[in-house]
Amino acid sequence: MTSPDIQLELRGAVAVIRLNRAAKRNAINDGLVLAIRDTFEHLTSDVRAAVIVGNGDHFCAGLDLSELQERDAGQGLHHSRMWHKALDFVQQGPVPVIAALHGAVVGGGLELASACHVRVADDTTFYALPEGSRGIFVGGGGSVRIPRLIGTARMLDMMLTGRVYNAADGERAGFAQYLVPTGTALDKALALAERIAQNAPLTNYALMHALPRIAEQPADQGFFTEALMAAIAQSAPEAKERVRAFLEKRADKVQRAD
Ligand code: 1HE
Repeated sequence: MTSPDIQLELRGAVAVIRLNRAAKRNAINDGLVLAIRDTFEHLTSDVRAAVIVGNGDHFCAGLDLSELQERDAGQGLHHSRMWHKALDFVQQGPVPVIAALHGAVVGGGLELASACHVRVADDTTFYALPEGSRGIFVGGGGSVRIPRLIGTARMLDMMLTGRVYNAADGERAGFAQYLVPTGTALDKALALAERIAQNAPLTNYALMHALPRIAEQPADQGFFTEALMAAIAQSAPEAKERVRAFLEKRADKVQRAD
């Protein structure tokens, strides 16, 4: 896959994926959404974690509105399903994905960020869902994923009133797990990705694929899924070696938090 709208760089076991439409504030047109899907679908097996970041002053301005005028209802349905497929590859792909956020994280940009597993925002970040005021609706999975981060009431308020969250309020609301100084989101995201890349791949897979499903299950089924996943993970030779390393005092202890 080659698209000028996306850049892929491999830094050891970490893939760095850059949205590259800075002149359009990384607004996502059809070409870019397909390039995102292709990139995540075809990550090579040596990649253990990915970071996604926007070039220029903003992470992403959402859907490229210049393409919207051309679509009828049927095309709109398929367009939304195309986004769903692409962002599924982000969320349900082979590796954990960390979003490094700055500037605008709005509309479809917020939908993309919410498909990632960890979000790191710098102080310049702001979050909005301007769909409400543009006479449209979310179409990239936002109605499913965003309430799981911040709750339905907050999303409803954002879309009804045009409320914009700044970086600090956004972190408190649940958009981002990390808030860092201006210009440092990528460095922090890379450090987290390198840490994540050292986990046993099966554990990362279980976290990405089992945890969200368990959250959707009734408790009794969730406990059963958990037990199955625990059994599979702990039976891997890598898990046995990691536990042995701790017992033989070759592995790090958990350190007290600062
Ligand atoms: C765009 C887009 C875009 C910028 N589609 N062209 N998203 C929105 O409603 C957000 C619309 N964008 C903005 O509110 C602002 O552009 C920003 C706050 C993101 C950035 O402001 P700023 O001052 O840095 O940039 P700018 O001057 O507004 O934009 C630079 C250029 O990018 C300009 O084009 P130019 O030809 O005049 O240079 C803008 O028109 C263009 N641009 N954002 C098209 N989004 C799966 S469904 C998802 C539904 C949605 O995402 S709806 C929300 C869409």
